[in-house]
Amino acid sequence: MSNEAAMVPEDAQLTDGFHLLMEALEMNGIDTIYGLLGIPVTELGRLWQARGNRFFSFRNEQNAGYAASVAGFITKKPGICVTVSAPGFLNGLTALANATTNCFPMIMISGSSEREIVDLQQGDYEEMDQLNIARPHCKAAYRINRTEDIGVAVVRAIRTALSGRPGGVYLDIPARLFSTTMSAEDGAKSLFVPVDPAPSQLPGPDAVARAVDLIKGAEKPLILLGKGAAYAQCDDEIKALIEETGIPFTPMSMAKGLVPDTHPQCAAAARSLVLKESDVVVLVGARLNWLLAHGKGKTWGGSTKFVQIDIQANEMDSNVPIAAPLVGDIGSCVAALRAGLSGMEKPAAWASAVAEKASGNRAKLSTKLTTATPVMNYFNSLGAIREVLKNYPDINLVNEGANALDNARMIIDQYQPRRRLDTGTWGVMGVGMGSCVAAAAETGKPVVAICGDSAFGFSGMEAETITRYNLPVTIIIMNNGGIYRGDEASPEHQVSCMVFNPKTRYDQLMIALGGEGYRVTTPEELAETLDSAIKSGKPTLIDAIIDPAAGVESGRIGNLNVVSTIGKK
Ligand code: ADP
Ligand code: TZD
Ligand code: MG
Repeated sequence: MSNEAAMVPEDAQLTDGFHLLMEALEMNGIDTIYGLLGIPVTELGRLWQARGNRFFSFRNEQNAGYAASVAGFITKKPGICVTVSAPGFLNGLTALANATTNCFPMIMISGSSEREIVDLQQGDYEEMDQLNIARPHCKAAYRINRTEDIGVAVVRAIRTALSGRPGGVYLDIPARLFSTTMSAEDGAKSLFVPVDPAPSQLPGPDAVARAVDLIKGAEKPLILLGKGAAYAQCDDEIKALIEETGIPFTPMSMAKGLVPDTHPQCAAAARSLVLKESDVVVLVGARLNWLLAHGKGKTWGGSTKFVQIDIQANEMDSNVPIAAPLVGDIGSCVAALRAGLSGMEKPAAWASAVAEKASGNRAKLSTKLTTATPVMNYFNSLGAIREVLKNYPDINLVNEGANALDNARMIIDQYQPRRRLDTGTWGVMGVGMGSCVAAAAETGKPVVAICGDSAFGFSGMEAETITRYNLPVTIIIMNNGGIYRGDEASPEHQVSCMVFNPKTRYDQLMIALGGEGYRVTTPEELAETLDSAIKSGKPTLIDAIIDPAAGVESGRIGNLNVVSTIGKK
């Protein structure tokens, strides 16, 4: 019997760490956990399900973590990932760091070994100083040492994950705490729900006036939507700002669909032109990081003035001077801008020049999308996929790879907010299958994943998770036989480090794991198979054979690749 239990009258009702943790999560509106069980958290999964909650049990913690982070992005509530100690914790940590990097709210809860053994390094089962290892990879790491602190710890984790710039939080729970008992009455009193965990933050009136003046004085303004804008869930407000001002907009990849890609003001197909020529760019929840060439160089015009809307004050001036910083939550900032810009004269000449360029580029692209080739390439295969997906505007699109990513992002239109889930700020491979599970679980809508064959390999075993839960997921493998390309010659007596076994049958793998599997070699077959897979709602994998020579090294970011000039002619 624990010390705490000893102080409780003998006839009192008891509770324990397991139950308090579950009640704290439930009380805070959480009904889904993504995780992988074992010592010391096995019982948590069983009890959680017995209470009628959902537990998605994965084959590797990393994928459970990616699922939790994507759930956070989609729902604006922290996604929960549960892992075992040391190796399970470390597997999950990549996903926790990725959530933090992408500003997605997530809480990773790991069981840990007993502190007195860990701290003296006496060799406990799965011993590791998890709390300190987690710290640099998330917004905050907390350990719960007493059952009566579980309530406050969960609230603290939720508030930290959601408030300001969202991100990952680590909760460390030493094994013994789960089964430690205390009075049920006192335990119940220790639990609570935070008031306003993600408070709105209003921009100052002078900051708004400065931004309004700058935008009103612009000749060639642009609105650039980032995934922060998608996350903020103020879709109508953003659409109204765009339509009332008549300013062209372009979305970053995970902001696609926030306003439909087919909207007449969408400048995505004229991206190079608008980044170079706009005189004032309004960044809405998008950082000027590598994905935007840091706001400088030949991508940009050189004298662009930025209005930046972001909740994180020190994001301003991170790369180039921000002429009009608007620090606050996107909903409040956009509402203030709308009020200030009301009745503004629309930049009609600029908007129609952009629209003309965009429609010309779309027309050029659509020719490529329908041009047949002896073996499918990225254009005609994705062209076929695009035509099918037009009929399913609420589908979730998961996308990873290099060429498979860059081309799909360009070709496939999105129609609804938060329905495109991809490799994010890090360009991380392996997010695919976790994203599929979370998207299906959180939206209840079908999912189509377009994955490079390399990308799929990072989390492919989760295809079994998808079949086990019978999720409406169709996985398309863009199978070009390798990383970027499948035609690299092998050095003598060796196997090329960039290609895979050409005998690989991803379709048969899916069948072996309890799903449906097909191999297709033409755009027509691909379209037909995809359409019936979506209609069937059954977990399906389509192995689409792509020309091994169709891809380019590093996809669209070949410029970032590093090569040696030594010893080469
Ligand atoms: P992208 O990759 O799409 O360009 P980033 O991840 O670089 O987007 O930027 C997202 C930004 O959005 C982050 O700087 C983050 O602080 C900000 N952000 C997230 N949620 C909100 C919010 N509710 N209000 C204001 N800013 C937000
Ligand atoms: N490891 C991780 C976790 N993330 C990465 N981004 C990489 C390695 C490096 N990498 C890329 O940046 S893209 C990619 C790797 C391995 C795979 C590209 O091959 P693919 O797609 O088959 O997925 P394409 O269509 O062949 O280009
Ligand atoms: Mg490939």
